[in-house]
Amino acid sequence: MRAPLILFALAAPMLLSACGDPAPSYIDQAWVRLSPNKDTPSAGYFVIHGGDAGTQLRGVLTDYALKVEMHESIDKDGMMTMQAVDKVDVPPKATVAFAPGAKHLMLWGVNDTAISRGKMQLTFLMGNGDRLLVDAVVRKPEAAGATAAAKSEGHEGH
Ligand SMILES: [Cu+2]
Repeated sequence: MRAPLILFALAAPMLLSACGDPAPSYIDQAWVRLSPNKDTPSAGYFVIHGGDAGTQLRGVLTDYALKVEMHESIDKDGMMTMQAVDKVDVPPKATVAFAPGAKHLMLWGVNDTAISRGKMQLTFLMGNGDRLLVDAVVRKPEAAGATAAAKSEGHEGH
């Protein structure tokens, strides 16, 4: 009885590779826009690329913030508001963007290590049980403000 089992174990990987490796889902372009105020949440953005099988994003974890939620901005009778979502479908080969004004992460209490490093690792929980680890760039609000201030000073100089 042993030989057939061994044969099967050898055959399984060969069958998989014969079909070609299915393209996996992945996530890139992750960044966090720090809130200028420590008491209000920061926002996180990224792009999910669905693989051949498609997937679902079921949640996001990080060691570098106290709490993370997935949100969706919606237009409710002309008022922009947002609500928490617990999963996001990613169809096969589709691109789903979390972007300003649309779906986004809210991160409470981003820790100082992440801020001083300028990046933080996010763990994305996928529908098939996979965990995707992605480094998000942490952008300080001061940087954007300083650039705007520098620009306006430049204009005043002219
Ligand atoms: Cu939100």
